Amino acid sequence: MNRRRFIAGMTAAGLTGTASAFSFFGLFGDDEPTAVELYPRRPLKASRRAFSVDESPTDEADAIGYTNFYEFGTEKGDAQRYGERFKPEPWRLTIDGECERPGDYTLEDILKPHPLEERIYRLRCVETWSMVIPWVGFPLADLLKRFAPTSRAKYVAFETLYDPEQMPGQRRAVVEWPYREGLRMDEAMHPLTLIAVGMYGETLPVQNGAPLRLVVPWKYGFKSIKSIVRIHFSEKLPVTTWNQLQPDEYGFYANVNPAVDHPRWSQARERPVGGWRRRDTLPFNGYAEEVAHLYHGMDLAKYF
Ligand SMILES: Nc1nc2c(c(=O)[nH]1)N[C@H]1C(S)=C(S)[C@@H](COP(=O)(O)O)O[C@H]1N2
Ligand SMILES: [Mo]
Repeated sequence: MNRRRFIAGMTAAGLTGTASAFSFFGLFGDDEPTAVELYPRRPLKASRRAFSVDESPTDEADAIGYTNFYEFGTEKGDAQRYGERFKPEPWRLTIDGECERPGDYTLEDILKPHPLEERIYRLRCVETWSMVIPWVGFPLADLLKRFAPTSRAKYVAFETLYDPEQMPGQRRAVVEWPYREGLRMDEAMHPLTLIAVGMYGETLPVQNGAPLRLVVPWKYGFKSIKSIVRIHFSEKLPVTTWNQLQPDEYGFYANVNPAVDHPRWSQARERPVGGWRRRDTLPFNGYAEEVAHLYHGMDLAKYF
């Protein structure tokens, strides 16, 4: 809070130019990471490292500090500032729609059969910053198979908890709550698509989507929905939060693509959080070899 007052003071003193120049380099400014932990994290045992990239992970303090989680507010780090009432346990998930075993499950039921893996993935936000994060989780496909999706299940939709008591950012209708995301069935079943329950060898902090979230490394970060309470199999393309809000800026697919600019900025390059050098953004965020075939024959400028 003191820091925020300090920034406000600088604004009044006409020093904002300086502040935003620093902020551009990720050093300072309204986006400054606040790497607090609101909930005790526990160590997690994970073994395999399939699909991990050969890059050094972003500093943990940046990865748990520089976070977007609109349920707590629209500024980076608002989940750490306003998340003290959020309770990641006990937690329940509803699985419904086009599947043979719908139901209401405890988090323990959901997690029990799945051995945990560590996977070091790139993360590219649509806002042009990027990170490299060692997630701990398991393939979404292994979870979905347990509910026996029917042949009519063409898509999988996800929802975040809606509870303004726990998530005060939901008192304002900045987006239509709950936050929703979705994948085509083949994207959801792809071995890269992960349910994460941890990062950096411990359970997820509140701000990164405790107790469980989606991670789809070849898509812009907003697809990787946090704090999931519902998974719904559907025949029709699901409504998704950013696409519903601004359909010409955020597509349903949201595959990372340096050749298709956001209407208000270029997507050709990115700024690794905590680093000094900008770098080229890669098609499908570097995962083209694994996933480009899913979009064979599709016009990626139209289905962006
Ligand atoms: N429920 C929910 N999920 C969300 C968001 C959000 O605001 N609410 N932000 C998204 C965005 S824009 C990004 S870039 C990633 C960021 O994940 P991280 O904070 O763990 O790096 O989470 C995504 N998942
Ligand atoms: Mo994002």
